[in-house]
Parts: sequence; structure tokens; C-alpha cells
Amino acid sequence: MNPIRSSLRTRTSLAGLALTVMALAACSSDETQDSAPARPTMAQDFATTASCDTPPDTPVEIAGGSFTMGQVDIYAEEGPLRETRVDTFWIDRHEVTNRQYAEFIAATGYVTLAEKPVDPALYGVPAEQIPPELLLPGSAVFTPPARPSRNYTDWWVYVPGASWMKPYGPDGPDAGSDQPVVHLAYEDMLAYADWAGGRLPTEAEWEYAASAGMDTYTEQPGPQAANSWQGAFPMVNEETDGFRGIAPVGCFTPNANGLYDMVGNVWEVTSDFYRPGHDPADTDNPRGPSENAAYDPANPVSPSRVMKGGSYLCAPNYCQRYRPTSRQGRDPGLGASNVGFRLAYDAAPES
Ligand SMILES: [Ca+2]
Ligand SMILES: [Ca+2]
Repeated sequence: MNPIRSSLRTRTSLAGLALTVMALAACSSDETQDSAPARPTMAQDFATTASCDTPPDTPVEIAGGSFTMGQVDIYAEEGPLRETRVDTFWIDRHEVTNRQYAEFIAATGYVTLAEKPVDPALYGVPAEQIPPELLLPGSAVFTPPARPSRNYTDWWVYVPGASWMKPYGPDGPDAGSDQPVVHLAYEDMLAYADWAGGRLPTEAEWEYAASAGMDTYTEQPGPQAANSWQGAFPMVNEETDGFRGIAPVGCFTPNANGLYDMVGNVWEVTSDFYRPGHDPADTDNPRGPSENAAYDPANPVSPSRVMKGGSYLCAPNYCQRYRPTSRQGRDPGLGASNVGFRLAYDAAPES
């Protein structure tokens, strides 16, 4: 067995941490298989040097209103349907990019969680029992398996040295400046938001902003509609949309609000705590459950946050999450190579 993969499973068994970062990932599945396929390609094979016209960094005003939040015909965690009110807010046109995050780092000297050694106390066992590689700084990187699989431990690998600056690991290329920043913990996103004068959107705000003029993409987005996965996930990536992995922001058609990549490219973390399903009575600017009420079956260790919209890792043969209503829990303490964010604002930011 690959030692890194073995380590990841060990880490999962110790603390439940990696389990969550894997489950948050592309999509979830209840099916598993025992065989551990080899991997024919490396993580960095998913990198691109393509460029697109980057949308402006100025946010878009989303006029307050009501919409039908949720969906009931795909996954149980998205229901029930309910008419939901959202007040006016502003939201970024595109996912936060590596260029923007680098400006924050340069201004503050901030160090992200993935760049720090792992606290042995998180494992709950004597330090001498923890494999040393599990204490190295790092993050979870998508690495495709060689044979078909529905077991996410076959494609999520804990890679020491992976970080927002090296999203494919230390041997891969540097992060593309106009590509979405990934491998961040929740606290890393909050730190950026504080510096930039914004905040993370609530799930209701995000879904309201994403829903304008959007199809639900129960099957597959068109090749111009979203950076998705064409072919049989996780092996066959036909790249019909031009991107095997992450795309620079703004390469796909914006929605009716002028927002790019709300669906696809990278998952986007919101401020709501996660639990399966929505509170049917919480319909006026909902902010999700309390921390005590948060519950994520894939993450028993720490209260997950909601992330939205799916990523470049998903396909109808495996999951159906290229929709504004799609949601999964996100462990706040670990990064992954397909999870990012964008900011919301209570007022028009000063230019
Ligand atoms: Ca793609
Ligand atoms: Ca996205």
C-alpha cells in the first residue's frame, strides 16, 4: 500500500480528521471497494497554465428578495423546500484567487494552518505512537486512481508540503495567480475576510446569489456553463470543458447576477454550520444551526461548515452536485485541493 495513503488512513482512524477532508471533497458516496488501485498520473498533471480574462475584483450588489431554497429530488440533505428571505448584500464576482490571497499574506505575514506542523494533541494518543509524517505540515490533494473506484480514500492523499502556494504538493507547480486559492482552513478564510473588509456569505445568501438564471444541472453542465468533470469519475477525464482540474476564475459563462463559477471549479465555504437538511422554520435571513446543533456524519471531530456548488471533481456517474442547492459539510481544520471561497459584504466596499 502506498505509505502516504496508509498514513492518511491511519490518521483518519486516530482523529477522524482526514476522513472529513476526503468526504468534503468532490462528492460523497456510500459505496466502497476494498482494492486499492495504483495511480497512473500525478496530482500535478491536473494543473493548467491556461489564462482567461479575469473578472473585476469589485463585488456585485444582490438586491434582497425571496426565493425557494433547497431541493428535494436529489439528496436528502438539501430539503425541505421553503420560501426564504435574504436582505441586500454584496458578493465577489469570482472565487478568491491566489493573487488576492498573496496580497493578504504580503501585507500581514499570516501563516496558514496547512503550513504549520500538526498539533499531536489532535490525535488523542501518546505522541510516540503517531507516525512522524502525520505531524508534518500538509493538506489533502486529489490524485487519480488507476482503476475505477467509488472509495474516496483511493483519490485523496495527505501530501506533506501541499499548501495554498503549492496546491499539488512540493514537487508540483506554484499556484496560478488567477486560479482560486485552495488548501485553506476555515480560520485562514476568516483571516483573509477580516483583512479584506468582508465576511463569508451565509448559505442562504450564496444559494440565492447562485440561483439567478441557473439550471439545476441534475445531469451535467454544458461545457461553457461550469468547470465540471466530463467522463467517468474518478479515472476518465475527457476535459470537454478545457480543464482537467482547477480553471482560472472567469473562464465560464457567468450567471444572471454576473457571478462566475458559483457552480463548479472549487467548492465554496459559507459561514453556516452544517447539518443534513434545513430547519423549515428558519426562513428570514437564515444563518444555519447553532454550533451545538451542527452535525456532519463525515466529521465527528469538529463542527463542519457548509460548502456549496461542487467542484471540478464530480460527474453524474458519481454525484450530482453541480447545482446551487448542493451542499456538503466541510471540516474547518483541514484544507483540500478543490475547496475555496468568496466573500460577501454588508455594504459596498470602498474602492
Ligand atoms: Ca473540467
Ligand atoms: Ca465555485
